[in-house]
Amino acid sequence: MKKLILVPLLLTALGVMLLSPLTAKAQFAKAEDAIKYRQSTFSVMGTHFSRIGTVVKGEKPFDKEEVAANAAVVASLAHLPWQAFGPGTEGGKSLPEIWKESDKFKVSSDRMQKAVMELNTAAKGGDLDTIKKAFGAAGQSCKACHDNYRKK
Ligand code: ASC
Repeated sequence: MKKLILVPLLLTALGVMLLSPLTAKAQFAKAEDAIKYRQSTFSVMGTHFSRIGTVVKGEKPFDKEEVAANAAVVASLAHLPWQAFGPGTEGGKSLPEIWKESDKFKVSSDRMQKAVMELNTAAKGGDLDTIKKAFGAAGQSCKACHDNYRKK
């Protein structure tokens, strides 16, 4: 009786194990493509985040529209890189911990997305002090992931 339940369960588990790398590969033909994709999205995100940084640091005058436009780019890009960390895409600047502790990595990536959404809300509001606080929190969320999951 037990075997009747166990056999289909094991077959399903095996099916999931065999299929999941295939579905990841369906998104990106090669691991290099996934690596290029995530590095590109992080790079463009970093460019626009740094532009807000120059205003926050007082190196550039505060232009509400410009900060809001940069924050909107960061906020929309923040959703993208995670799909490119699928099984079989190890490499680039990524540490293996991303795949070994994928639950923890997900918590960190969710935290970053939330912080960046809050920066976007602050930027739309246009109050520089609120933007500075939200920028600091978002920067911390980037750094936390870099410390734990990016090669030095
Ligand atoms: C940036 C950028 C990052 C973050 C991070 C914050 O401007 O490109 O990755 O800020 O350095 O600690």
